[in-house]
Amino acid sequence: MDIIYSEDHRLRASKTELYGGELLPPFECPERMDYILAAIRDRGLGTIHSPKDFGREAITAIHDEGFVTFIETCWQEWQDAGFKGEAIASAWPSRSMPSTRIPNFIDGKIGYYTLASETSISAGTAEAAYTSAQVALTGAEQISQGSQQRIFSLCRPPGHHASKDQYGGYCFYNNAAITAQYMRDQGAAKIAILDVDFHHGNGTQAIFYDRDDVLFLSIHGDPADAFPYFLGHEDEKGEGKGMGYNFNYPLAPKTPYSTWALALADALNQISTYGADALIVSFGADTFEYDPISFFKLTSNDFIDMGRKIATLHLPTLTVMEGGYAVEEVGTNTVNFLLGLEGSS
Ligand code: OKP
Ligand code: ZN
Repeated sequence: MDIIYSEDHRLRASKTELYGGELLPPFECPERMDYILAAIRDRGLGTIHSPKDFGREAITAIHDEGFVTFIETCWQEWQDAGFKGEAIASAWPSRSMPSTRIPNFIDGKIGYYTLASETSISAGTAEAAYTSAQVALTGAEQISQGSQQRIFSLCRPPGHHASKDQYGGYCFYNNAAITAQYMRDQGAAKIAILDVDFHHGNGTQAIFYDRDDVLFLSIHGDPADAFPYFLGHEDEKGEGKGMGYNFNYPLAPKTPYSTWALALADALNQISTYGADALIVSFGADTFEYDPISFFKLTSNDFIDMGRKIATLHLPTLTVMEGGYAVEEVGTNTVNFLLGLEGSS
């Protein structure tokens, strides 16, 4: 399987994550990629290619122009304001002040464009997020041209929490959504996005909620107990034309693979019924039993079976990297999934 990857992810190197009231080193760290690269090499998964540049337009096909400009300029404006730490939001429109006006001052503007406050913006964040989207798009082009049936876009930072105009949950640009739109624009009629990261793909759901040309399915920790807390319930089915094209499978703490796989079986049935032309998998290895911020109980071997089961769809499949924070095992678990998907494990 070909892999798309860029060293530019290292530009995303913030020093702080707001966690439990402390500013700690981020779980979403550059070392994650080193473990994945080592596993790719050790197990001979395939050849690594650099991304092409599909331009800013491929990003604004999904994201709001003002939001992209904000991501590009936030760090400079934050420094110009004289703040000493990394850029982090502390106030945003909420139930009691549901404003749609965009503040001028960066401390207000950052809240407008943020859905959660754990994620800091610092030097290089915008560049890394831009390249991460291009890594995804380069994989999507291969799938669209029919030259490959399986591609792994090793994206960092991840994307699935980012909506059209909000970042958070370690995500800035929604790589999976950007590639789904790209594949549609290249002529595919129907795309399915299957999100198997531990966390609900709230951004992807929101982006396609009123559309029937992109089916979205997510298996994740129940939002009653897990981030992003405010989306990902089973009764969120889509709206307007999109009604019936959104599927959520929220699962309880300590869910083992035997139970998780029942949700997957239902999701795969829905994808078959839908008749997608291509599949995008938002893959996170944070369903792993020892993930430090998640609560499912999948073992390393379970990832092989997960890949094999998804392969039974026989669809051209782009895998886009999302989360996974048990850093020393993220490589093994990710490559196990990809080998299962490829049918060589
Ligand atoms: C990103 B991805 C823990 C809060 C969790 C953010 C998690 C983002 C996960 N107290 N904060 O989906 O892996
Ligand atoms: Zn996650």
